[in-house]
Parts: sequence; structure tokens; C-alpha cells
Amino acid sequence: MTASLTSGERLALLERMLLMRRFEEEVISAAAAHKYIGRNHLYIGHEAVGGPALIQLGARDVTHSTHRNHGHMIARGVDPGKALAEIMGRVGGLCGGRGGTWHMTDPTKGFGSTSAMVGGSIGMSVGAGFARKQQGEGVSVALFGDGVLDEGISYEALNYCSKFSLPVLFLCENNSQEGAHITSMLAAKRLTDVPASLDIETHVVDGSDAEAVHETVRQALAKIRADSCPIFIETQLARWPGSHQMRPEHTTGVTDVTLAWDETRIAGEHDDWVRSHDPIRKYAAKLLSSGAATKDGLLAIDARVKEQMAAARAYAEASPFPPAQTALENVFA
Ligand SMILES: Cc1ncc(C[n+]2csc(CCOP(=O)(O)OP(=O)(O)O)c2C)c(N)n1
Ligand SMILES: [Mg+2]
Repeated sequence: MTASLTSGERLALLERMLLMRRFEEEVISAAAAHKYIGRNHLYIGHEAVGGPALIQLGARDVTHSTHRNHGHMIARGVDPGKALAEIMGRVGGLCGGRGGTWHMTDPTKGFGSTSAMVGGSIGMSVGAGFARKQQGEGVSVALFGDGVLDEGISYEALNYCSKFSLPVLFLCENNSQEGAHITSMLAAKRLTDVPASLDIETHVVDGSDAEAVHETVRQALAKIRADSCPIFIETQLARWPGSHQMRPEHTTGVTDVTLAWDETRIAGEHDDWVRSHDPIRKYAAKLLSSGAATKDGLLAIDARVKEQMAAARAYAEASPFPPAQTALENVFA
């Protein structure tokens, strides 16, 4: 067990990760029911990164994210109903239904913005880090994928933060592992070679191991807060087989928590991902085997999460689309 986590905190972390997963399953279900039009990038398979990392942030910390952002929003405690309503383009959404999946924001939860631009979040995080340094409080967290390091803005962002010792945590989700769909075009052998060459401390951690991520991020945040310096963490992930579908699908099936104790029922085309890489199944199984959780306890957590998501869906569906005559409101040019 990670020294820094109590049994209660471990169960709370699993519950948050499961909420992130069930949120995406609700997005898939809403898309299948034609409740909205548009493309999404689901966060399934990354829960052991965003969950343990963002659950540690406080009110003065700020995050910026990418196209694959839903899990980040839920991990930070954003209201799932308002987030779902935003994705569905409804008035009751976080941004009144104007931003959609790619431009969600919630300043009340320290969520600056998400960005559809590959590289958008890393740039915005420098500004937020600069502001935090000026104010003498808080950390800026840049959430981004491996593909971002191909973009020129990354070099400038990393260099600036290093040169001016800004309190920025660069949290990279590298899902370009061998044999999978590759999103990195970087010529450097290791992603961490880039920040290391700019004198930034780097770490690499297994992105499917919730407690390993929690501990790496915990130590990094403590150092950033104490010394005001940037730190770069690369999390390595096995890409979820459904991560780049045009229409969101239950590619590996709807999550079944009982598979945490009954592997014999794992089946289907992507059984290997479920067996070896699903971070939720992995963490639930770990909590069971260590005695921190019981089967009934896991089922109770899942029931609570399902109830929360049913309420979120009901809220989103009850919210109307913005009236046509408001189309020019909040338009600056
Ligand atoms: C500047 C820019 N170039 C290209 C795209 C198209 N695009 C959308 S997602 C994506 C891949 C991004 O890879 P990564 O950052 O590793 O995220 P992943 O989807 O693998 O989680 C690309 C190229 C974009 N949105 N923005
Ligand atoms: Mg990627």
C-alpha cells in the first residue's frame, strides 16, 4: 500500500475512477440514442492517471486539458450532469451548451479550459503557472498526450517554465505503445529526453497503476509547491481499443465490476485489454486482494456511481437546446 493513502482514501479513489468510467459509458449511450451530434474522444483506460493525479489538487490549483478531457473534468469534481449537458449542447451545460466536448471549462473547480488543438493545453498552462507564481500560491497542471510533444509550442512552453522556474506539473499521457495506434511523431528516443534536455526533472510511471501514479504525483506536487519548479511526468498506457472510433462505442463492453474477482468471464475480441490493462479492474482487484475492499463494498460503490450517473443523464436530457435567437450571444466578432 502507498504510505500516503488510507483505506478510505483508496476506496474514494476507486469510486472517482469508476465515476470517470461510467460517465464515458453514459456519453456512449447518449450518442447511440442520438441525443446529440458530434465526435468525442473518450477517456476510458486513462482513469488511473487523471483520477489519482487530480484528486490531490486544491482550490488554488488550475488545470488545462485536451480533446480527451472528460475524465479530467470528473476527476476534478466537476458536476457530471453539467458536463454531460455541455457535451449534449444543452443550456444547462457548463458553458451553456456553446463549448461542447472540446471547450469545456469550470473555473469553480480550477478548470481553466480544455482545448481541441493538440498543444493548446500545454501553452495555456504556462500562463497559468506564471499567474500562480506571481500570486505565490497554487500549481498549474498541464494535461496532454504524447502527440503534443511533436508541436512547436511544447518546446517553448517547457523552455519558458524551466527558465523562469514556474510551478507547473507537466502530466503526459503516453498511449503510443508498440503495436497500437501511434500518436507520437517525435524523433527523440524517449519523450522525457525533451524536457530533460531543458533541465526539467522527469519521471516515468505505469499509467495503469493508480497508486504508483498517486505517489509519483504526490511527490512532484510537494516539490513544485516547495521550490516553484516545473516537473514532467510521463505516464505509459496501453491504448483502449475504442479510443479513436468516429462514433463512441462500448468497444470492450460495459464495465462489469464483478470481473475484479471472476476473471473466467472475461471474453470477447479485446479480452486481453480487459484482463491485463483495464485500470479499474486492476485497482478493484488489488483492493480486494489486500483486504481494503470487499465484494459487497465494491458493488455498493458501483451502485452509488450508477445512481449518480442516472441523475446526471436525467438532468442533461431535461435541459433544452439553446434557443436559435440566442445564437449571437457571447460572440465577440
Ligand atoms: C494542432 C492540431 N493538429 C492536429 C489535430 C488533429 N488531432 C486530433 S487528436 C490528434 C492526436 C493527438 O494525440 P495525443 O495528443 O497523443 O492524444 P491521444 O488522442 O492519443 O490521447 C490529432 C493529431 C488537432 N486537433 N490539432
Ligand atoms: Mg497519444
